[in-house]
Amino acid sequence: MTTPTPVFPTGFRWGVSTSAYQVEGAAGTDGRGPSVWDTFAHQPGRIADGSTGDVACDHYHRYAEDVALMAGLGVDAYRFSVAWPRVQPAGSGPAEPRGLDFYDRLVDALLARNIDPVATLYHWDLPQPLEDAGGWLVRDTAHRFAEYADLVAARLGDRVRLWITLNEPFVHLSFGHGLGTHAPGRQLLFDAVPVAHHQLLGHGLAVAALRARTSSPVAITNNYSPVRILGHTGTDTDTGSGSGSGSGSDADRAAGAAYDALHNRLFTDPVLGLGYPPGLGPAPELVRDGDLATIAAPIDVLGVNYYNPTGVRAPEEGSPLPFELVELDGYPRTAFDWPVVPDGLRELLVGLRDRYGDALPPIEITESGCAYDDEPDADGRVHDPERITYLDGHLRAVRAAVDEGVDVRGYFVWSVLDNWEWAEGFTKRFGLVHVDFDTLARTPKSSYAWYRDVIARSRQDSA
Ligand code: PNW
Repeated sequence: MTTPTPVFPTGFRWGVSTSAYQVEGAAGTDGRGPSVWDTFAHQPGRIADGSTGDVACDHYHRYAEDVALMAGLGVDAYRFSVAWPRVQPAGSGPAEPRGLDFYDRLVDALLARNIDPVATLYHWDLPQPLEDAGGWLVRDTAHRFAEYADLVAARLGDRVRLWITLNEPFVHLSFGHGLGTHAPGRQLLFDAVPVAHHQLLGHGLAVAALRARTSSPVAITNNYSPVRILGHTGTDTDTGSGSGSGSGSDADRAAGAAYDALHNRLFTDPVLGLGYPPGLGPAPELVRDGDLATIAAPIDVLGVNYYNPTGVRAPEEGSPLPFELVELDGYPRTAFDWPVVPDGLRELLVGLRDRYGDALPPIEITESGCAYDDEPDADGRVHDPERITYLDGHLRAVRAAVDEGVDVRGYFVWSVLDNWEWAEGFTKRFGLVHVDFDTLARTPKSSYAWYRDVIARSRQDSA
């Protein structure tokens, strides 16, 4: 870095993120029931290293130490998720008070350190009994979700500063129900469409439930990936935002638009009142009168997760999908083999503003981060210069978007801790803090000190 990372306007919210199943552990503690991720992780062959989230970072028992690490960073906010199976072990019925007690303690520990609690209600851990009853394929799950939202808000509504209904419903739809690489492991391809409608309906019903219990702002978090249309000649015809205007063939551009609608619009257009993208709506019998209005309940913030753009071209003949995903060449790569494209974040933010205009609420970047193979050196220190470069580039991209007039209010690093990375188990480390998964010892990496300094300097210089 030749110049220091830019400062942000006064009040910009600096944060870090986690999710329940990835950090909490304590899978059988205090009455917690099983979720689809417990079931999935315990099936042989599902997880790269055969691990589970049974213990993970043991955040459930070590949250005080973790909150102290966050206080050391100087963050304004901690985005965590509430585990539905802790609150309703069977997915319905009265609250398990011991489950809510944990989040009560966590929220109070955060507030005592002046850290805003930002709570995601659903980060993919559906109670297994609801999955057994059809999961998100059935409409009832949306109503159960709103009932759960009410129970959580009744307990925490006075102290949580920002509510997020769903995390990345697109990834839950595509990986969990379309391809089967995430829990619950269903491989339905486009027959998974009801999962989209019922998640959206659950979101809308939960917004209403939250409004009845709290005056804090309410959001949904989606992940977005700007589409790069690649022709079969192999040339990258960068498209700018959205559906693309590259020089691929008409078929390539149609494939790009189809992928863009699925990944970037399916869970945003209906929430912002535009209805389903053409051709992607669920079968008419699935959508009842009033559903679209419920889904379009006003939100206060759009949560944006960004990791990388996606290369797309026309599919081979006979493909079950209307697009083919292609690797993007010419970029550095993370340990996940994801390309590092900071400007994709600027492109995405400006693209959202251009696409939705006045319908777009203020944005918070609820996840941004990268996996590298970080291990302690002989002195026990963990150096992760690639992560510093990654975060610096992405913060510059956010600053550039702000300068172009996009209303971005905050930035949350994924993640504060190395944690259990879904199908990759413990093999992908995303943390600012290293976790030894044998001893559970926490060691701040060099990126931790860097992020702390970025926050302190931004606060000082913008004040
Ligand atoms: C997000 N993709 O998941 C999740 O919200 C986190 O729980 C997760 O740990 C983090 O990103 C890192 O993976 C994603 O393939 C999973 O496009 C996959 C994709 C994007 C996000």
